[in-house]
Amino acid sequence: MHKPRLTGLSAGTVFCESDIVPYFQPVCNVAQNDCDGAEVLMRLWHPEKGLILPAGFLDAVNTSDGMLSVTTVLMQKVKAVVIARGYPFHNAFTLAFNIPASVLSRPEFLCLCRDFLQDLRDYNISLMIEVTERECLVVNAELLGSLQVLRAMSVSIALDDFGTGYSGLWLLKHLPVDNIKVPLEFTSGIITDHVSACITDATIQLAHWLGISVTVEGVESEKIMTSVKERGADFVQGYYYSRPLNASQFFLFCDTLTQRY
Ligand code: G
Ligand code: MN
Repeated sequence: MHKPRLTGLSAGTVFCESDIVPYFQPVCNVAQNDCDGAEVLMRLWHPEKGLILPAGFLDAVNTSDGMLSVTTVLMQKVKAVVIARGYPFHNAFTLAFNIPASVLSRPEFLCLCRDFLQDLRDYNISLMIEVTERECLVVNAELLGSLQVLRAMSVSIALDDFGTGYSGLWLLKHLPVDNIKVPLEFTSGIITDHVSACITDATIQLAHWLGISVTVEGVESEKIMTSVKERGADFVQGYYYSRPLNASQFFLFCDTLTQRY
């Protein structure tokens, strides 16, 4: 059987559209003590190796065309599983996608987001873009124009893994940012390491001064969860709350939550 190949990848890469699998990691809204969003994570199905994490395949996809191609497939697959589920989210629910800078200003990406929201208009979903830290971002008229268009569509903008890679303070000065994500790199040491704790506190404080919400990622224990909440995080994400789930596990997670109300 012919399997559609992905375009724009490095020579010799043989990924197919059907190999891309969306995973969902639930995000806890601290004030509501409830889940009202999830980060969509890309996994690749390999016949011998099983599920591969992005670190194992992103290098092969590492062009603007390659990233646009896998992002397109991922968003279409998410759309398909949400529609196949057959009913909307109970409350307004945010789905966040990781998007590198080189894809953000592509007109095709804006169309993709518009179609995503249009096709899921009856499912109570809003869209968040996590600008990833791996690529140096050039703040130019093109990028700012794209972000303006996205915001006009009510898409929110997050800075992923803030304080690592290229995700630095300067982005706060130049981009319209709604949310900052504190990475595992700082979260993991929050109890034991003074520097990690200070960086997390300062990030939360700065974000709140600017009217920006904070998601602390990589929360792996109850102790860290408690500490992060006390430090003022608005959202919490990590293995302690939930591991990344496949679509059916994720919808079951959502259904179990709504049964409480
Ligand atoms: O860079 P980004 O924040 O998008 O990375 C998300 C990755 O981190 C995912 O691949 C996910 O599986 C992993 N992850 C999510 N929660 C945790 C956690 O609590 N601990 C660790 N070690 N990894 C996590
Ligand atoms: Mn992310």
